[in-house]
Amino acid sequence: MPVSSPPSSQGASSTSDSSAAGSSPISRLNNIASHIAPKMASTTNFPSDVVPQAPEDPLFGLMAAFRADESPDKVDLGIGAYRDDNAKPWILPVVKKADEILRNDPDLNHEYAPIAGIQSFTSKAAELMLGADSPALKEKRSASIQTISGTGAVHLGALFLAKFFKGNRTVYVSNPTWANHHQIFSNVGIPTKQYPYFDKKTKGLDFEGMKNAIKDAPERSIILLHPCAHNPTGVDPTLDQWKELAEVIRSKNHFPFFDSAYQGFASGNLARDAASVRYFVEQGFELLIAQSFAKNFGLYGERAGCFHAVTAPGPDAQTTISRIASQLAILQRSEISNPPLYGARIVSLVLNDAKLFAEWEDNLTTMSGRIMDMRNSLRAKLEELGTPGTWNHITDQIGMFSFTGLTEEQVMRLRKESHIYMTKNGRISMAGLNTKNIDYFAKAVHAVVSSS
Ligand code: KET
Repeated sequence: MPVSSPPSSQGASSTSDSSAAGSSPISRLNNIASHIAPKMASTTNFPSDVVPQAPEDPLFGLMAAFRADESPDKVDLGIGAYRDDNAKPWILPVVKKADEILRNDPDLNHEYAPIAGIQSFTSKAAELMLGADSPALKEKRSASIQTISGTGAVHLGALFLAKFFKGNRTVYVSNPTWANHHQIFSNVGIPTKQYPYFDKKTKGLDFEGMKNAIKDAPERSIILLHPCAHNPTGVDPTLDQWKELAEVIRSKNHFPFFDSAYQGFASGNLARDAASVRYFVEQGFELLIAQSFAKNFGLYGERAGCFHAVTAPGPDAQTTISRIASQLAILQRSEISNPPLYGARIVSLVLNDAKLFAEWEDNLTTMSGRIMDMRNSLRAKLEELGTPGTWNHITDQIGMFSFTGLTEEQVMRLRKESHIYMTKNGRISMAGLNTKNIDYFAKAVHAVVSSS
């Protein structure tokens, strides 16, 4: 759609200088011009002091910079998307199969999905997250609604809390966290505060810091948690630490909100990667879960996700959850009306078929296994090269990302000198490494670390 831009945004206000009208040829011309094309003498409802130029999203900006780089050596370690050993996006074989089934289904059409999404998808998504034998499912005190991937699920949860949560309306997020958490919550009027998470010295979890900050947060605060494969650090609490966290959260009547974007990507085992959420549910917490299928199905652009609300056990649990579900449906209707079909159909086919499900688990092992190989290999290479510092954190960390400990200056040098792209905080997407570029990467890191 062609949109005409104003000839000069700066000049707009001077054309209305009527005191000089008619007194000089220039102002007479301006006057005539504003009659011929009054809109060009324009004003906007959105001047720069009201709508300032926003910076580009750092992650998607990084992706664009990588694409524009013409070096044959370039390495993309930016966005958290799986790549195969040839640095190519990987369509999961099981997804190809499901896609084939879908395309050959004569009954398929493009009608609207229900507001809450495809039921065969949401019910299995809940089982996947909570476990088929979850008390919340047995007691029918959970509600699941299909969303625009994980981002949409976090947003729907945030919106629901903004409207209905009467506790301390602040969400505590890990420092650092997925940068979008801050925007999503602040957009709906819920400010974020941070709890310590990453210990720069050990490049592991600052568990005491995390626990104490959660303990010190005002009663009934919202606590955002990554169930596994923490983004960006790759550092997760152990199950025992989760148990301690649950105790603290319970003692302060906090409200947990889990953002699950990497189930199956950490250990390769779906149940193990959901253990934290399942433990909290077993403990009877009322909580929210955002679930993404972008990474574990490689369906990034198809936006398949689900939002789950679980209420605490009790005689009124079922009526509570039905009230919550009814309000979620209203929010969904006004936000997106109903969710997209394709990705959810693929996931639904796989989750509802034992054979396809087993194949999916295999595909997950392929992805998490390759990432673990790259971790081992990177650590070994850096240690072999004698790169200053310790590198055990590369293999201690888990999931899609490693928080390397590289400084912003080192990151920028790697980009400039070696065409290696990673976020400024030193996060690398492990899946961007492969048998062909890992030597190059290790040597470049060695060079930069040794000379700074
Ligand atoms: N939660 C977390 C923790 C997360 O890392 C992502 C994506 C999402 C939710 C949203 O994923 P979705 O595609 O909406 O299902 N993270 C990667 C991509 C991005 O930033 O959008 C990333 O950090 O690279």
